Amino acid sequence: MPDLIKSYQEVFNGYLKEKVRSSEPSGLYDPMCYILDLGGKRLRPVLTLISASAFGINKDEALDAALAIEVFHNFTLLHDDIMDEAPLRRGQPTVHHKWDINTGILSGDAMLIYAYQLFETYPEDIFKPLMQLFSQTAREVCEGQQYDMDFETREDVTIPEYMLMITYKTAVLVAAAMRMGAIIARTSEENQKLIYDFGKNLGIAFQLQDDYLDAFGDPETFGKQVGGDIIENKKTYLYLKARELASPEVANDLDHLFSIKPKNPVGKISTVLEIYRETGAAEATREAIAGYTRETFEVLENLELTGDYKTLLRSFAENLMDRKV
Ligand code: DMA
Ligand code: MG
Ligand code: MG
Ligand code: MG
Repeated sequence: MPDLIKSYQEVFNGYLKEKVRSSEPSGLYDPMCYILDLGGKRLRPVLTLISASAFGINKDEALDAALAIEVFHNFTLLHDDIMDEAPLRRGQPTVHHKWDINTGILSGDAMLIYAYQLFETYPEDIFKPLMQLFSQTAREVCEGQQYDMDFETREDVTIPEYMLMITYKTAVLVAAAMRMGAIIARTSEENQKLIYDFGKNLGIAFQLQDDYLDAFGDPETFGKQVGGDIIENKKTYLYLKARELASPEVANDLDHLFSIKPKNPVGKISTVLEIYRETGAAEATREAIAGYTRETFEVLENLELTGDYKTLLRSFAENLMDRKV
C-alpha cells in the first residue's frame, strides 16, 4: 500500500512541475519554483488525491485542487519563515534569506492568488464549495498564525489556547485537503464532515510532532533549524507542559529563558531541552501525540470508503507519526 502513496507523490510532483513552469508570470517565478522544487513531504496534496480516490473518482480530477493546497501551504511557509526568523527550510536557505524579506512577502502573496486561480478548472457546482472552504481555511490559517505570534510575548498561554492555535494554523488545512477530495467526488455532506474531522485530528497530531521535532529532531536530517521554537520563545505543548510540571524555581527559570533572545542561543537551547526532559514534558508530549493519533484512527473507523483506503490512510498516518522531518 505505501507504494501507492509513492505513486501518488510522483504523479503529483510531475503535475506540479509541468503546471507551475507553464504558468510563468514574472520575477516572482523564481522564488515560487525554488520553494516548490525543494519538495517536502507533499502531505496535503497526497491526502486530497487519496480522499478523491477513496470516494470513488479518478485521482487526476483532484490534481488542480491538490496543487492549490500545496501552493497555498508554500505561501504560508514563505511568510512563516519571515515571522519565525527561520534560516533554513527543507535543508536550504529560506526564501527571505536567499532573496530578501520583500521578495518573501510578495512571492508569498502571488502564490496565494495563484492557488485560487487553480480552482478555475472546476465546474460551478464544485467550484463554489471549494472556494468557500478554501477562503474560510485561508482566513483561519492567518488567524492561527497571528495567535502563534501573540503567544511569543504572552506568559499566560494555556494548553486549550495552544490546541486552538495549532488547530487554526495547521490542522484546518490538512482537514480541508481531505474535504476537497470529498467535494470533488460529490460525496455526502456526512462523509465530508467525517473526512474533515479525520484530517483535523491528523493535523493536530502532525503539529504536535512538528513542535517535538523542532526541539528533539536530528539536525542532520530535520531540514530546519533545530531549536528554532526555543530561540523564538514559542509557547509549544513542550513548553506549556514543562511549565505545568516544573517546581516553582524551574518554572521561574523557564519564564526568564522565554523572555530573552540571546545573540548566541546555544546555552538557552540546551538548558530548555534539559528542562523539557527532566520535568517529563518531553514524555507527556510523546503521549499526547500518540493519543491524538489514536483519535484519528477512531474517526477513520466511522467512514465509508471504497476499496482498502482505510488501511491506506492508517498506514499513511502511522508513517507520518514516525517521521524524522
Ligand atoms: C506551522 O508552524 C504553521 C504554518 C501555517 C506554516 P511552524 O512555524 O511550526 O511551521 P514550521 O516548523 O514548518 O516552520
Ligand atoms: Mg516556522
Ligand atoms: Mg511559525
Ligand atoms: Mg515548527
